[in-house]
Amino acid sequence: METIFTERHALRNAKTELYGGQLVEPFERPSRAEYIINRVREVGLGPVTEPEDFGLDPILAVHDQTFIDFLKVAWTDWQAAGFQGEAMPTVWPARRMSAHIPNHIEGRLGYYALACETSISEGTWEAAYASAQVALTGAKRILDGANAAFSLCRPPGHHAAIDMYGGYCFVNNAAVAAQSFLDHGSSRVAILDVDFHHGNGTQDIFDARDDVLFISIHGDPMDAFPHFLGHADETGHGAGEGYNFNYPLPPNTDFTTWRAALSKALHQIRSYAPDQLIVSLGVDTFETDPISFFKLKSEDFTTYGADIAALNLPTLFVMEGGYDIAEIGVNAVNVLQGFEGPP
Ligand code: SP5
Ligand code: ZN
Repeated sequence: METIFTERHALRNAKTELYGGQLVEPFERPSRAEYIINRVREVGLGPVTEPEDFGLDPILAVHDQTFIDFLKVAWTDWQAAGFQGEAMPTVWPARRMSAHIPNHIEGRLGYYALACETSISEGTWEAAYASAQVALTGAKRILDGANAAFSLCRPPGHHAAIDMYGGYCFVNNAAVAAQSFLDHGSSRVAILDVDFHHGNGTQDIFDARDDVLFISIHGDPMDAFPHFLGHADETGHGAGEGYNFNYPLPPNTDFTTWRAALSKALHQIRSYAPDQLIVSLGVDTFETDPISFFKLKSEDFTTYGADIAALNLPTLFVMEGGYDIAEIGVNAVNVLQGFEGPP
């Protein structure tokens, strides 16, 4: 399987994350991608290639222009306001407040943020843009006939909504890839989100649409980030009713329980008969992930990679989360090797 990767991911190198009332080194850090690409090379998964540049249009096909314009200037506007630390919101348009988009950067941060743990730093936009191009290049490989590809995206994307960033995500790479499939002739695309966290951004983007089936297996939002989306009763709206499914699972969920949810999701995907499958691949379901509460073991990732392969669909893997950094390469590549089957 080909891996799409660029060193430009390292332009996203924030110094701070708000965690437990303290500013800590971000969990989502450059070494994550380095561990994964090193493992890809170590096991000889396949060629590693640079992304092509498809420009902004495929990003604007799923995100609001004003939101993308904000991401481009957020860091420089923040600095121009004279602040010393990294950019983070301190105020939000909470219940019953105004929908006007403020002028001042502090107001705009609150308007476009869905969480404030994710600081905006120098190079963040450039890395997020490159990450989306990695996803688009993987989609192109599939359109050109590959049965699978691995877009080693960083920063991740599945929390980024139509007009909101947060959860370490700025541009929704999986959604950009899905829309690109549709814009190149596909009728239906399925997105299976196996990251520990609910893919609220992807759900938001495709909520009212029937041309993208979104299914997410994740920590119950009653107990886990993003807390305000991802319940089982969210099944889509309007034309999208019946094309969104959530499998929230409780603390300490083991692989047996997790795999039963996956099995249901795979049945739903099979019935939908999509032209392509996109897997939002987060490995923060791992038993020693520092911010999550599932109990998958390294060999379980291989097992479920094979489960996904049994669908026999052209499949694009898009990297999302995973924060036990020493094991992230093994766990992510185990999914891909499980998908490919024994040599
Ligand atoms: C892409 C992705 O995986 N984003 C996750 C963003 C989560 N950020 C908030 C983390 C808050 C975790 N609180 C966990 C407490 C554990 N004791
Ligand atoms: Zn996650």
